[in-house]
Amino acid sequence: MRTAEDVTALTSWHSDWSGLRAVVLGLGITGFSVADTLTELGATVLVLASRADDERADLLDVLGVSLVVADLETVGVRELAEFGPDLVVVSPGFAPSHPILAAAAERGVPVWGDVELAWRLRDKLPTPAEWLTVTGTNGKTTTVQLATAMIAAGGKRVAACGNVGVPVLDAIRDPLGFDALVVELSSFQLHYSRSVSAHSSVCLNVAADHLDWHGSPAAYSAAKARVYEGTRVACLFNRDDDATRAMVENAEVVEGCRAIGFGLALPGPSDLGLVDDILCDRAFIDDRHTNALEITTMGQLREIGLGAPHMVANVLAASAIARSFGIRADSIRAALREFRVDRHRTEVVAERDRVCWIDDSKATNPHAAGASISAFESIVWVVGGLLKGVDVDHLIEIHAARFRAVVVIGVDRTEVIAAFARHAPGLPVFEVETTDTDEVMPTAVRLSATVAQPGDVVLLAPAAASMDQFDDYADRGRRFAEAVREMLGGRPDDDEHPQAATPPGS
Ligand code: UMA
Repeated sequence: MRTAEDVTALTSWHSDWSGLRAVVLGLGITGFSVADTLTELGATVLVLASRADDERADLLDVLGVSLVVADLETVGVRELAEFGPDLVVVSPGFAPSHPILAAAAERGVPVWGDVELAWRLRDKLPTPAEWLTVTGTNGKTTTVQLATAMIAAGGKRVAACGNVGVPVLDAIRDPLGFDALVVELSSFQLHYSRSVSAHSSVCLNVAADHLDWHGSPAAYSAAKARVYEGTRVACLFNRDDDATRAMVENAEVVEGCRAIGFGLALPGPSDLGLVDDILCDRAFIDDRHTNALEITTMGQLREIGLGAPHMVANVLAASAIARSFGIRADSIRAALREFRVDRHRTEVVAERDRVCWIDDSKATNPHAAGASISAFESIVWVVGGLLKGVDVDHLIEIHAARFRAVVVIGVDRTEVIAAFARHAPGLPVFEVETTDTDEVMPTAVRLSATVAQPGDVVLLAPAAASMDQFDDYADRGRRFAEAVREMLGGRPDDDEHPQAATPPGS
C-alpha cells in the first residue's frame, strides 16, 4: 500500500510504478490507453466501467487487466473499496459529482485524469516532446489541426492529440517520439490535471457549455483557466474575449513567460492581428516595436474557406502557437495552402435555386451557433438537441432579425420554442416531434424547404449536443446532408473534399 505522498512523487516514466494498485474509471478510448500504459509500467490495474465494448474488453483480457462492468454507483463503489487502490485515473466523461469519485476522495486516494498521468510519463524517451496546449469553448480542433500542420511544414515531428481523439498517452508512447505535441484539452480533462507545464498555451474563447458536468459557469471557466497554469514560454489570449485575458493575468506561470494577444484588430507589440487585409505577427520578431511580420492575407484565407471571422481568429491563434515554437512565416503559409477544414463545420451540402444548405452540426453550443449565424443574413435555422443546461435565450434575442423561419429538433424543444415566442413572435417556428432517428432530418429538411426563399441559407447549427437523437455530431450532420440530397435528388454523401462556406464579404 502506498500513501498519497508516495503516489504524488511518481513524476517520471522511470519512477517505480511496479505493484502500484490503480483503478481506471471508464473503458472508452481514454480508459483503455490508461490501463494499457499502467500495465506496461508494472502496475496492478482494475478497470471499472458502466459499459464497455467487446473489443476493448477482449484486449484487456489479453493484457491481464481485470475489468468489472456494472452500475458504478453501487457495485462500482463496492469494488473500489475491496480493491483498495493507491491511485484512481478517471476518464473525462465522469463528472466530479459521480459517487465513485466521492468514494475515492473519502479514502484519500489521489484522482488524476489521463492528461495528468501523461504529463508525468512524458520522459519515456530521452528528449521529451514540448507540449503546446489548446482549449476554448469553440474552435479547438480546427486550431489544433492548423497548428499541427504549420509545425509539420516547419520540418518538425509533431502530433495532434488529446480531445481531438488520440489519447495523450498514445502520443507519448510513440516509439520515435515527437518534437512537439499539440494537445487539445477539454474542460473535463483540465479539471483533472494539475501538473502540466506547457511550452505555450491558449484558451481561444469562453462561453457557457457543459454546465451539467461542471455544475456552474464559474466552475467551467475555472477549469478552462487551468490551461495557462505553469506555462513556460507564451500564454496566448484572445483580445476579443476579455475572460481569456483575465485568465492569463491570474495564472501562475514560470518566470519569463510572455502574454501574447491575438485578435482581428490592429496588433500592438506582443500581438498577432490584422493590418488591413494582412495577418501579422508583432510578437515573435526582434523589432516588434517598429515592425510586423506578414503571415498571410485574407485573400488566401477566403480561398481556402477560412474567411469567416471566427476562423480567422483560429488561424491567428494557431500561427501564434507555431511562431512561439520558432516556425517561420513561409512554413505557416505553406501549411495554409494545403489545409482543409473538417467535415460538419459550416460545410456546404448543396445549393439549388439560390438556396444554400449548410451543415454546421459541430456547433454544439450557443457560442458556436452564434459564430455561424453571424456569417449569414437570411436564415432558415435548424436548431435543437440536448441543451446540457445551457440557455439559448440570449442567442435567439440577438440574432432574431436574421431568421426567416426556425425548425426545432431534439428533446429540449420547449425552451427553444419559448425563447422564440419571447424574442421573435410571429416568426414561423416548426417543431419536429418525431423521435425516430431515421425521420428527424428528413422531416426537418422537408419543413425547411417549404419556407426557404432564393438567397437564404438553411443552416444546421443546432446550439446543442446530438446524443439525444444521434450517435454524435457527425452522424447528425451526415443525416442532414443525406436528407437534403435525397430531397434534391442528388448523389449520396461521398465528398472527400468538402467545401467550407465563406460568407460573402467576410
Ligand atoms: N463511463 C462510465 N460512466 C460515466 C462516464 C463514462 O462508465 O459517467 C465510461 C464508459 O465505459 C464509457 C467510457 O467511460 O464507455 C467513455 O469515457 P469518456 O466519456 O470519458 O470518453 P472517451 O472515449 O475516453 O473519450 C474521451 C473524450 N470524451 C469525453 O470527454 C466525453 C473524447 O472527446 C476524447 O477525444 C478522448 O477522451 C481522448 O482524449 C470527445 C468529446 O465529446 C470528442 N469531448 C467533449 C467535447 O469536445 O465537447 C469534451
